[in-house]
Amino acid sequence: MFSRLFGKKQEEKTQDEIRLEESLKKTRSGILGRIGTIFQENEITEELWDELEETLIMGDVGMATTQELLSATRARVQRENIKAARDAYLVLKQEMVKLLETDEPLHIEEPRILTVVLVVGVNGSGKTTSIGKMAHYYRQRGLKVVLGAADTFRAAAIDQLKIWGDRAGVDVIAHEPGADPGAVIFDAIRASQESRKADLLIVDTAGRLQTKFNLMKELEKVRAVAGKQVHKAPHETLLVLDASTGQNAISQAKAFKETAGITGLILTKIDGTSKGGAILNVKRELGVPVRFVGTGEKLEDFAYFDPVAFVTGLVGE
Ligand SMILES: Nc1nc2c(ncn2[C@@H]2O[C@H](COP(=O)(O)OP(=O)(O)OP(=O)(O)O)[C@@H](O)[C@H]2O)c(=O)[nH]1
Ligand SMILES: [Mg+2]
Repeated sequence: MFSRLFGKKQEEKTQDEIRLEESLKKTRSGILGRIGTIFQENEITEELWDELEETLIMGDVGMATTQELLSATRARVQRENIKAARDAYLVLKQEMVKLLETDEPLHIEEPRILTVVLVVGVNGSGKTTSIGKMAHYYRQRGLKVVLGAADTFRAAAIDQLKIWGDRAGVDVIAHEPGADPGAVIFDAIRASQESRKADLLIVDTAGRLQTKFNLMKELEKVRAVAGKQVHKAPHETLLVLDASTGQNAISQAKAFKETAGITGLILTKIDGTSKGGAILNVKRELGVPVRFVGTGEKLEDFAYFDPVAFVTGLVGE
């Protein structure tokens, strides 16, 4: 089934697939790009597996994930009696896809009166930028989008969100700096339902408060306010991670995951890193899927995460 998905002709690919593949140029031109060369050998030898192992580890894939990938690939090659290295390469890519794919649907484009998406993450990870891009993405797909400025801790944060709101052509509901974020989300939901008649509300939150404890308390409160006003809100809580920080991003994410009820990830800055291999660990370590990726600094540099396009971009066709 997968083999049909790999090797799509260029003209069959969606904009998102092309954007995702191309943004991984930096990673592919580094260590992981060598994987294709390893499998150009005719035969499958012990040296080939050793070389693959070394390349994955050097390519930031991480020890545990590397071992898991290797043993799953080798087991299938043996079971299916695969003899050609080219065919084993396809098995490897399929196993990479398995590490990233999910059965859980993204709860955004479902029929409901108002969808609420909370965006969380440490400061500088790319939350506000991603929210602007996501607003543009869904607006282009016909949804009426509103943004909520619940990062009231940093004075400039509200203005930054308003700038992105202007770029995307969507309304931003905000209070003064220092206001209660619970009150902001309350008003943002009411405005989305009443005057704006929006389909999708995306809420920016603080990346830092005086203490991590306060930050988590604040997120909990924002979630509770949303849940009281809209059935099952927030429908998605997306954690923004800067992909260029590799393994560090994962330890940060663990702290958020415990209290903030994360349902998915937005990986930013994959265009600027050679460490894209680390992304293969993310779902294994955090237990939540990647949903979107930031592929640059502009409004349209945003793509839906597709595991097949990602693996193609990571290691090549
Ligand atoms: N190259 C690249 N840069 C990005 C991407 N996403 C965000 N950035 C840059 O990362 C920097 C931080 O982005 P912000 O959106 O302000 O981050 P934030 O998480 O809202 O930060 P705080 O509001 O301080 O908590 C900006 O300079 C963005 O241009 C991306 O996908 N690719
Ligand atoms: Mg911000």
